[in-house]
Amino acid sequence: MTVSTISIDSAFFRQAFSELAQIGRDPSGRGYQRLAWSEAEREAHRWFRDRAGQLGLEVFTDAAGNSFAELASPESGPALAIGSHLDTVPFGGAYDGGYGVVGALAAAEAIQRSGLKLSRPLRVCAFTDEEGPRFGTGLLGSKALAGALDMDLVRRAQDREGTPLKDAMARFGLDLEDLPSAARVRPTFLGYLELHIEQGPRLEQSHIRTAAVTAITGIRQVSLHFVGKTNHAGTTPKPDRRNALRAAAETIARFSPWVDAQEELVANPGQITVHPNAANVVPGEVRLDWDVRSPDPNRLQAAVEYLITVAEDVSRPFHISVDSQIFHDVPPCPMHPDWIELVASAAERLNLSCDRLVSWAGHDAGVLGRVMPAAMIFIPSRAGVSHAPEEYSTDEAMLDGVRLLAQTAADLLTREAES
Ligand code: HGY
Ligand code: MN
Ligand code: MN
Repeated sequence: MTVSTISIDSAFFRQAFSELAQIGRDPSGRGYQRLAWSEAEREAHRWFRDRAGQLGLEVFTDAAGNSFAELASPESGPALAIGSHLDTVPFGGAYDGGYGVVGALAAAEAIQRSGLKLSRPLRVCAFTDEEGPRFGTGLLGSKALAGALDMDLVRRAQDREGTPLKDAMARFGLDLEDLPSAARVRPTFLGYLELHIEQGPRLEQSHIRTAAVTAITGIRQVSLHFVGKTNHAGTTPKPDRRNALRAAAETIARFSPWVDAQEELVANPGQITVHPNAANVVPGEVRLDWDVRSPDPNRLQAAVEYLITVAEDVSRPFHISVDSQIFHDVPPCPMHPDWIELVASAAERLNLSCDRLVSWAGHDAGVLGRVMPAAMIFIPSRAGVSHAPEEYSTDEAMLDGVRLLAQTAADLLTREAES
């Protein structure tokens, strides 16, 4: 389809993005605290539904706390879903997730204004709890939609203070037991397109304006629980010390250099709790959480197995026990080859340079792409920084992405309705 019919209202996009950017700022000015199941994140969902309602889109929510806005079509075929997530990591940036949601709203606005005859509805999705830092329930919103939740795991989820996810959801009128009712795949959706910042340096370094994502990495988050013996830091004879923090430190010291030497693998020791966490006490208990990633399922499996072996090997001489729990497990997900070509073709017609990249960040598209066709569009991140207050993309880059999303969506929405 020719590209002239779709024009993005850049003022609408900038205004909406600046409004969302006001929600959930950390009081220190250091980034965002729009964590899932916080007042700020729920406010962001209310903002989204209000903004979409002002466009005349039909807005609704589901049992998982996701928000949706639908541009109806005369045909009732499976909807095209576009969107991203509204929650952030602690002290996160304004662009991860939020950009994709606002971009999807601006794309829907442009398509609505174009007067194109749509062969199917367009559903803008704002997912909750993509990041998962509080309850370890990353991608919960899109997993609920995909019918891919492990309800036993979700029922056991609690934060570091021991608050169950069930209680956090109940504060916002949601019942955890209703989560399975949020599943909507076939025949509700044709597929899913997600616009997102790259969160890495490759596009900026190569001076390429956009990318079509070829595959999304698998992620396995592993909690290692070291149990030694709490004791006095001065009087305990060295041979009797059962220092759980030392075993955790030795694990990092041995596993991380091994990861550095591997291809297509990253592993991050990102979260630790030490009990009782006092300098003059030999810590008897440590929980060390790892985030291990690879687009290759076999590498991912082998790396997690080796991590557990290393933890056991370094703990044994100290008579420290260690057990492991995988609390987040998302397999790698290839994007749909035809939809990758659709993005690339739209980019060509828009005279936008477009690379093809593996995503080392996890995304809602990595969940939905297992149950329906999916594709992702990246724009450059300044210095590749993300999950930090310094996260930034230029207005020009953001509008490139919105234009490419809108064009790709319009191509899909005007294709003859298939069965
Ligand atoms: O962790 C990730 O890769 C994503 O940003 N949630
Ligand atoms: Mn993120
Ligand atoms: Mn994200």
